[in-house]
Amino acid sequence: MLKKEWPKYSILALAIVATWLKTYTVYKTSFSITIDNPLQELILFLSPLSLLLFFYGLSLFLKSVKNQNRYLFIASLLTSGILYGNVVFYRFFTDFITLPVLFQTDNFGDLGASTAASIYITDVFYFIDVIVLLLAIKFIRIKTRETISSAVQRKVYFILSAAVLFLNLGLAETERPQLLTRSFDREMLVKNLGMYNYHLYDLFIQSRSQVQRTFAESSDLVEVNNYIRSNQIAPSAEMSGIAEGKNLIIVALESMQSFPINNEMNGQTITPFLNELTEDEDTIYFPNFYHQTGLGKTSDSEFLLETSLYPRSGGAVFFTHSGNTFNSMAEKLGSKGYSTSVQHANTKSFWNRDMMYDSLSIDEFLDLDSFTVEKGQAVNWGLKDIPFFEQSVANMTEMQEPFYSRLITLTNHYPFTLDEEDKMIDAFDSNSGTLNRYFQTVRYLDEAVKSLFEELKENGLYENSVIVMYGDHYGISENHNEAMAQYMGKEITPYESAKLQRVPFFVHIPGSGKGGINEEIGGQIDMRPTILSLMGIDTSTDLQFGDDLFSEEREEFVIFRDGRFVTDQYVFAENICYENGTAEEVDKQLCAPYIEQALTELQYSESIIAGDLLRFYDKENGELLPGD
Ligand code: GP9
Ligand code: MN
Repeated sequence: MLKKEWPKYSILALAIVATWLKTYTVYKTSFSITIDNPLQELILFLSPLSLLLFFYGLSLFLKSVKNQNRYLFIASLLTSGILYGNVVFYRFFTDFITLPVLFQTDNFGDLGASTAASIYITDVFYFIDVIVLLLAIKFIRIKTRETISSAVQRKVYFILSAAVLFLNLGLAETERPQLLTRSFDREMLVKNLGMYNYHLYDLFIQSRSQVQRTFAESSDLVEVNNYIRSNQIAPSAEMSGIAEGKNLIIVALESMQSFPINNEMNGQTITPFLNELTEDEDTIYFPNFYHQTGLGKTSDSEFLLETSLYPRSGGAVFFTHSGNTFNSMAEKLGSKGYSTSVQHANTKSFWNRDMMYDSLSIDEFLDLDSFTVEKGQAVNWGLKDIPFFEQSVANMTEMQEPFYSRLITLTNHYPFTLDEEDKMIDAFDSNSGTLNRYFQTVRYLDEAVKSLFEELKENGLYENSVIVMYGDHYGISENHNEAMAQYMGKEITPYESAKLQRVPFFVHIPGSGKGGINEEIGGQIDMRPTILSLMGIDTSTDLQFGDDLFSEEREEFVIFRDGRFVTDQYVFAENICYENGTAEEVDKQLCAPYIEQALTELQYSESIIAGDLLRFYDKENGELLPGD
C-alpha cells in the first residue's frame, strides 16, 4: 500500500485515462483507420472520452468505495471486451462489429472458427487498463473522509461530460456533415464518434428497426399487395425478352446528371461519347429519367435498382434494414443461372454494402481489396474510373457466364478533383468551384465509359452483353443554384430544380437495332422491371413499385423520395403545382390526386421495409404467407 493519501476521484480518473489512452493506442495499432488531416486525428483521439466519462462516472452514485471500485472494474472489463471483440473481428473481416452480424446465424460458423484462431497471448495488452485499475485499487489509498461525492459535484461532473460529448459531436459534424443521419460508413462512425459511442448508435438504429419489425404482421401486406396489383401493367410486347440469356453489365455513373449530355460548356463538348450513344442504333437513351434517392445517395440508387422499392426518408436503408428479406434483381437473375457480382473500388463497409449485399443475394462483392491501385491511379475517393473499368473487365473474363456484374464508378464524386493529366476540358467560370470542376470530372467519366466499351470489345465480351448505365443521383446540390443559373442562363426555380434531378439512363443492346431517344418520364424505381423484362424474366408476381418503361400501357409518373413528382402534365415541387413544359404555376387542385397517390405509394414502400413484410410473401407464386 502506498503511504500517500490520494484525492477521492483518483481511481475514477485513472480508470478513465487508462482506458482512453489504451483505446486510442488500439485505434492506431489494431485497425487501419485513415486519417487525412490533423482535425481528424484530434477527433479520433478525443472520441473515446465522452462515453468513458459518462459510463465510468456512474460510479459516483455508489455510496461505498468498495462498490465504486467494483463497478469501475466491471465497466472497464466491459469496454475492454467490446474493444477486443472488435479487434479480433477486424483481424478477419477488416470491419467493425455491427449487431446484425452477431444475429445472422450463418455468420456464426465463420466467426467462431476465426475467432479462436486469432487470439494471441500478447492480446493481454488489450486489457492493460483493467490491470492498471486493479493495481490502483490494491495500492492506492484514498482519503477516506471524503469518498462520497455531493449532488452538486456530480452535477458539475456530468455537465462537463456532456460538454465533452457536444464538443466531439460538433467537431465530427464539421468534419463529416450529416454523419448521424446518413450513417455512411462504419469506419467513419468509429473514427468520429469513438468505438463505444458507435456501438450505442448501432444499438439504437438496430433496435428501432427491430421493434417495428416485431409488431408487423402478415396482414399488413394485404393493402400494399392490392395497391400494387391494381396498378400493375403488362411489360412491353415488343421489347420483352430481347436480351434473354445475355450477360448483364450495369454501370452506376457517379453523380452524373442529365444536363451535361448533348450540351456544351463555354463551347466545349462535355460528354462526347455519351452524346454519340444517344444517337446510336443499339442504344435507347431516356432523357426524362429521374433519380429517386434520399440520404443514402449511391446506396439508395442501388436499392431502387435491385428492389424497385423506394429508399427510406430517414437514413440509408442499406444501414437500417440490411437484415430484411428482399426479392432483388440479383436473386431473380441468380435463379436463372446467372453469376452475380458487384465491383466497386471502395472499402466494403461503405454504405454497409458487405452486409446488405448478402441480403440482396449478390454472390460476389469485388471491393477495394480486389483491385490494384498503382501509383498515379488514384484521385479523390480512390482508384480512377479508367483503371477501374480496365480491371473490372479483366475480372469479368473470369466470371461464369451468363453473368450479371454491376460496376460502381467513383471519380465523378464531390469534390470533383482530378489530376492535371486527366483534365480534358477547362473548368467553368462561375462562383462555385464545385460546379466549375464538375464539368471536368464528368468529361473524365465520359472518357472512362468509352474505354469500358473498348475493353469489352477487346475482351470479346461486348457482343453477348447488355450494357445498362444510370446516373445515381445529383452531383450539384441546390447550394450551387446561383452558379447553375449562370450556366443554364435562367433562374433555378423549384420547377427547374426538380427538372435538374434528371439523371441519364442508357440501355445498350449490341446488334439489336432498337436504338433511339425514348422520352418516357420515369425513374430509378423502373429499372428493375424494365431490365428484367428485357432479360425475359417474369416479374408479374413480384412486389415492386416501378414499371417496364417500354410498356405501351404505362402512365407517366415519377415520385421523388421527398414527395416531389413529375407527370407528363405537371411538376409538383415546394408545394407548387406547375404545368410541365411551360413551367407555369397552375391550380394546386390539378396536382391533388397525384399528391395523394405519391404519399400513399411512399408510405406503402416504407411499411414494407419497416415491417420487413417481404418475409410474409411467397416470391415463387406471389401469395401472401400466414406469418411466422
Ligand atoms: C461510396 C460511393 C459514393 O462507396 O458509392 O457514395 P455517395 O457519397 O455518392 O453516396
Ligand atoms: Mn454516388
